[in-house]
Amino acid sequence: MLTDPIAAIATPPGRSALAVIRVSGTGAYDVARRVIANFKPEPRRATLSWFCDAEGQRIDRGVYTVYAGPHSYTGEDLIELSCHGGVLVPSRLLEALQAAGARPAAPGEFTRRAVLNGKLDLVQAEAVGDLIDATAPAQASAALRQLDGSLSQRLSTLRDSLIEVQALLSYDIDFPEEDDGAVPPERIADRIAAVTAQIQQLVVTGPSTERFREGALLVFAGRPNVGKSSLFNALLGSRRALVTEIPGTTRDAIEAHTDFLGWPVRLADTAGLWDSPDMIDRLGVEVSREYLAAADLVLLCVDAGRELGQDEAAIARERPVLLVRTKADLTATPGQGLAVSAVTGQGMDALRHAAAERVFADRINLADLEPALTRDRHRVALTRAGTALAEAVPHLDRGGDAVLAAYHVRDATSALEELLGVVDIEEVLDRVFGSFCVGK
Ligand SMILES: Nc1nc2c(ncn2[C@@H]2O[C@H](COP(=O)(O)OP(=O)(O)OP(=O)(O)O)[C@@H](O)[C@H]2O)c(=O)[nH]1
Ligand SMILES: [Mg+2]
Repeated sequence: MLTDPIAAIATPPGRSALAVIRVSGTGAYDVARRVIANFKPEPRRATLSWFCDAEGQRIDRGVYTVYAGPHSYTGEDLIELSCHGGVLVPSRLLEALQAAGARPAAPGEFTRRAVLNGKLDLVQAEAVGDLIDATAPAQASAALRQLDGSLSQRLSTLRDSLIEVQALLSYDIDFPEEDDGAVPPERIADRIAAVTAQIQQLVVTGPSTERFREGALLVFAGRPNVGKSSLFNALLGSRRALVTEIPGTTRDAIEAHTDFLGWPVRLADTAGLWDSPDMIDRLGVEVSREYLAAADLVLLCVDAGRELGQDEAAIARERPVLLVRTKADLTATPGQGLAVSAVTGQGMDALRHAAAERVFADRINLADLEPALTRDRHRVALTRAGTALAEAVPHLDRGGDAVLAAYHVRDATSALEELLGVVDIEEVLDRVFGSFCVGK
């Protein structure tokens, strides 16, 4: 494992009041000593000092803070230098730190070291990335919960249960004929069933992980001139798409990111669906069809008070649809569906609510109480664990092959271990022998 000192600017480039540079690794203090005047490795104390280059030229006066390993983000000796921002000072200071012996850090290397040093597990490390990338409040709070360890704890409890099952199975393998000592197969089966149920509960949140990360794709579709672009603009609170009374105004699809009540969504305004003689219009309609096929939810726009046509009914049959009645300000009897008006603002919140509820139902139900999966990696690993456990079950019967059962349970355990980034055979061995009686 690499522990050489690394350095990087932790703040974005450009004009800013301050910038932060981090140095971490074995020998980080030596690096710091060559750059920071009167450097003292006193932990967790902010000290004002001059930062200088190898020739002793002053670069800036700033504050440094020392975090002595293992009590630091990376688990190594770490120094944070806070200097003035802008284009020149931070890069000159970084150069000086490199000249003093630090290597430029690779992307994510500080967090990678934190994982290797046991400060964070892999799931928590992913949460750090998610928190930085979050654009919608729901994404940020999910990332914070994950960083706090809610998902990790659930996963490691499951892993502990499986390690215990392995221990019980090993007992069966080693002492198959013992009358008093043999582990009743029901006991093992019950454990496995309990773990399987919990895995399934987590996997339920799997299908929406992509949606949750990227934002659910909500596509405005319908005939020309029904008010799709007006609605799109009203929901975004800005005039992103052109609106005219001429049918066929929108020709190309327009996408915008926003959130509905904190939930991340991507809105797509599309060209109206119609049989136009014009080639460009027809190309636009083709793009609309592609969006329809990719949509997590189609916001099917139909003028309030009008009967649904064959074309519109067909979309509602084929795709997940929320029927939206547009221009509801023009009629008292909008008909079936959610009545909205881009002019009066009627129904906007109801639309946000209904759409978010449709695409994030699994997560909204869990509220903030239960951990949920946030990446495909999580779903794939848990599905693998679930499958392995299902394969173990037939071998648990009396007279079944405990060796095969143990093999599958081991497979399930290692799926969870890969997920958490902890792989340690010693721990299984400890548990196996620790639960045996003395003298056996
Ligand atoms: N009264 C009323 N008029 C609306 C409303 N929404 C849109 N309109 C009018 O309907 C016409 C068409 O609106 P657009 O938003 O361009 O309709 P579109 O569905 O995007 O049309 P295409 O891009 O041509 O497919 C414009 O003249 C809008 O001013 C509404 O809620 N109430
Ligand atoms: Mg339009």
